[in-house]
Amino acid sequence: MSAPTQAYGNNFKMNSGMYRNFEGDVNQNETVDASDLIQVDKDAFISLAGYDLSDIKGDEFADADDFSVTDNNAFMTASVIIRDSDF
Ligand SMILES: [Ca+2]
Ligand SMILES: [Ca+2]
Repeated sequence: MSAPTQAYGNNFKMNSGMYRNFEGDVNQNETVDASDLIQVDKDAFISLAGYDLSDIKGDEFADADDFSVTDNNAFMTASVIIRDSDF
């Protein structure tokens, strides 16, 4: 259980070592970018429930929380280094 990305002010100290699967890569193209944001935004807008890639936090809802994680990672144009086989 970890929530390494809290807010913008928190200078991303967690990127050494195992940082699981860049959270927010919803469309699995190994980059977190605007296209992922669009997807999460769309799912959050309709409060998509259940298991879904847009549910970054794993609480079974796509919501603003997930969007903020995605947004955070997209901001850094993060590239996936470590992949979880089973997201
Ligand atoms: Ca992506
Ligand atoms: Ca969620």
